[in-house]
Amino acid sequence: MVTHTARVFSGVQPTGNLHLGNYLGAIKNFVALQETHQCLYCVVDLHAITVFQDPAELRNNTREVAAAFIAAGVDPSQHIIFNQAQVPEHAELAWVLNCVARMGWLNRMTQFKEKAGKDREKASVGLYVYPNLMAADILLYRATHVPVGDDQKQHLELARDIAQKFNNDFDRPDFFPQPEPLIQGPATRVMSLRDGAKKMSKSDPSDLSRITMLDQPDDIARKIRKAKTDPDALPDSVAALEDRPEAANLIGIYAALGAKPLNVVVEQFAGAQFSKLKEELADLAIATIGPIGAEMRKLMDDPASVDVALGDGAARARAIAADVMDEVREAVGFLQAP
Ligand code: AQP
Repeated sequence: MVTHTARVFSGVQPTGNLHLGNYLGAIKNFVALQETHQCLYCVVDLHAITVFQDPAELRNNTREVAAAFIAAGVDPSQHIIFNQAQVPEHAELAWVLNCVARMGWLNRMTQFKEKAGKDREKASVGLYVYPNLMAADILLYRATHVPVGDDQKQHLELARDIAQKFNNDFDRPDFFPQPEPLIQGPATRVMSLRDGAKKMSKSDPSDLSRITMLDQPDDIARKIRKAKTDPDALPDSVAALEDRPEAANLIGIYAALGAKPLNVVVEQFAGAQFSKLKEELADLAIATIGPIGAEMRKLMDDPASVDVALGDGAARARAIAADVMDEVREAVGFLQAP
């Protein structure tokens, strides 16, 4: 059996309103993984257009996500950051995987059901096959580890099934590795500040539901002050957070931002009112997110430098992708120029 080299791949969509959930669920972990793995971090613009994007905003949002990677601490000289559209092999492999994945598998994807809503007939075909493109993103680099938030777990399981079926169909047992999801830390699913039962999301119509990476300190403090609470004092055990979604969310965010274990934070605020937690959380969020936002703004003031970093990363990503795609074409039986 072939052991594939450990390699990390993950992506973030340039769909605007990059938020604390994206940071704690994904980008913060991207930074830590650089110490131990070769990493590729992708701004997944092909995924973004599964829902219509204004072209000028797409360009700006692509730079914004790249700036967030760099400002958070991803080093583009040691690792690879790039935007997906600059590496056409993503779309090419996605087509092959469209022909490997089964309709029944895609029909089970809950994210499509949620995003398409009641009017499925009007959803783009791209939104439906989005998980196949995500599988292509990962497998194109034979990535072994994929840091994501909890909401991507089902798509990762599908990527594993697709890898397995490709290997079986073409009788190449070790062609693609089985990518492992890395869903880590106390904030794998950051919830809306307005509703502890709903995921913090870029597309929530309420701006108060999320802290964005570009929020100014005053906005961060205001949004935390206005966050939904319940009438009781804060609980004294992790188990008691179970039916206290708003408390669980704010305590989870505090733990993740401060890199403290959840039980330590629960002890710290046991019996206190929400106001005390909110005050300290606002200070902590401003101290951690604030400087990243400021650095992002600086980077985005020089868009040409962000474009150079993305272009350089794309060239290095393509060097890996082109070789794997050659092997895919050969495995599938596509004739290639001698
Ligand atoms: N609330 C969240 N908590 C923890 N992790 C999250 N992620 C997203 N929301 C949360 C993780 O962030 C990474 C990038 O996400 P994305 O941009 O690819 O996709 P998304 O899920 O579309 O982001 P949103 O905010 O949820 O957008 P909409 O509003 O379109 O639904 C992924 O690793 C994701 O798990």
